[in-house]
Amino acid sequence: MAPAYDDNNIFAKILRGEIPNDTVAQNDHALAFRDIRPQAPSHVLVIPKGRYVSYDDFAANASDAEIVGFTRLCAQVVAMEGIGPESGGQGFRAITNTGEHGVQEVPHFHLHILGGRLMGPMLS
Ligand code: D5M
Repeated sequence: MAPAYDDNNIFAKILRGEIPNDTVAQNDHALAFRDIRPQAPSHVLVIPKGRYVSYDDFAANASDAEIVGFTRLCAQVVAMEGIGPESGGQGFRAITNTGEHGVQEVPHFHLHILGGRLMGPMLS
């Protein structure tokens, strides 16, 4: 069973407009903003606007509209950042850290989209 959602997590505060963020794009269901500790020239976080703790929570419980909205915003970010092969870029990495073993820091589901450099080995 997924842990209860914590309304005091930092991304919940961003969604409520309580702390600033560097927004890249948004739609009815998701928000994309720049990571405060970028690991690549392009490092954007995409989060659902709904209250989902992690990827498995989102994938199992979000509505079809939320999943489509989230996924389309990811595609928009990749195109806007010019990092995907479809937009003439050289590729990107999309990852989500989940739970303790995934070393998830913020308990609101987020997808990291990283590009603009050659990535290293994925696992560490
Ligand atoms: O990592 C969470 C990610 O969230 C980490 O890369 C830093 C980023 N972060 C934390 N606070 C902020 C704010 N306020 N704005 C933008 N980015 C932020 P994970 O281990 O995937 O949970």
